[in-house]
Amino acid sequence: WLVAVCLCAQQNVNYDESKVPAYILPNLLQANNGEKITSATQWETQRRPELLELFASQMYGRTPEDNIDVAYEIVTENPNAMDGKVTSKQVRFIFSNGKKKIEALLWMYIPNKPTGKMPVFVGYNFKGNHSTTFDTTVLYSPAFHLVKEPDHPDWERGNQANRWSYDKIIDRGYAIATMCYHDIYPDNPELRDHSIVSLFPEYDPEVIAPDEWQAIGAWAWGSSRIVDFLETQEKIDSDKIAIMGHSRQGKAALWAGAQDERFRIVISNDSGCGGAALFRRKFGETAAVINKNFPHWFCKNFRQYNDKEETLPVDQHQLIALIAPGKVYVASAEEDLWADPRGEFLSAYLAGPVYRLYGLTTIDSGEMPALHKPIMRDIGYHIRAGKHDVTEYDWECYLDFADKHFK
Ligand code: GTR
Repeated sequence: WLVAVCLCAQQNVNYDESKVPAYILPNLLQANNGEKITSATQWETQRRPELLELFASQMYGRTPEDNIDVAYEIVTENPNAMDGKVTSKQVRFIFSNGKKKIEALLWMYIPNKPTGKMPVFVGYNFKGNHSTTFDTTVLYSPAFHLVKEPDHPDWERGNQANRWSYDKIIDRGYAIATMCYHDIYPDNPELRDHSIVSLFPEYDPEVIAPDEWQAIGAWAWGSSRIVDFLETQEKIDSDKIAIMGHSRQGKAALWAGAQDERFRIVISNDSGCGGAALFRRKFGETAAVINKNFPHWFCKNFRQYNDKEETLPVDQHQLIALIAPGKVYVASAEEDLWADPRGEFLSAYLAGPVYRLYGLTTIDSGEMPALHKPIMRDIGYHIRAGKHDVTEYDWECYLDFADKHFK
């Protein structure tokens, strides 16, 4: 708590609703040339590409158009995991450009029943695949040694198992696939050379172009490669892929969902600044703070909006709108003021007009719902009691939302 207070004083962070500045959001349904957007077709052909371009060039950086090689190797497969309830699978992803290789490991549970195809949740973990379960067959994620010294407690199995309600997910008939996000881009500005970014032709270890992608862009790209693999899996229904991202991974999940329509449900758990929260509210974490603390997350162009959020050509309700007609769910935690729960809610609410162009259902009031009263329409939202985290309650809501749309 003391640390948080010091950090705020030092970085001038606002937690007072009465100090949120008056702001005007950039228009969702008006094209750059002033034309009004009145249909889904017009949104898709005119406005959507304009906004995607702005998010790429000004915030997350451009995802390269060239491809690198990705090979998959099944490393382990156990049809009798969890007392025979599921098949566990470990898959090595080998990314290469012919000269250099980077490896990542995917961990999956696929329920053995029912026998047909099933929906799946995709999501990165923060502390290695081994942190999500006590299953001793889980191999350590390849990049983990780059970010954690050998005697660190994060090498303990199951150290974040509380964030992965595997039993519940499996019992409700969903497969789940997770990978450590460090395998794609180790979360440290010094480790760019170990990230998949370094495999692309335009990579220069000395120079980062102003609109070049960085870690969030890379994580989003990596989740699409997980989808490529899932599409090859006979037990997976590739029309029923949901992505769930917490915090920095919530930011990446929204950006992934904006670019890749194969994510039919996109879930942002406490994603905050640079995720679901509206920048213009300047509540909790701000552009200046996030760019300072995490210089390797956003593209360099984004730094010009430090303390000048009102000059951003976009705001985060537009990011959520880019996911339409994919279903989207935003979740907040009451004590997670750093992530600005109200700003997260408002983005979900204000993305509504685009969803309505598709005839989809939206959040119909700008008043935040009470704690533990989830809104489950084509856009969903909840706020729960407690801190910045992923809880069993969050998973229950995500499963209910997925049941509603997938079953
Ligand atoms: C914080 C960061 C947030 C959020 C969080 C997390 O330090 O300021 O934007 O991403 O980390 O990922 O848990």
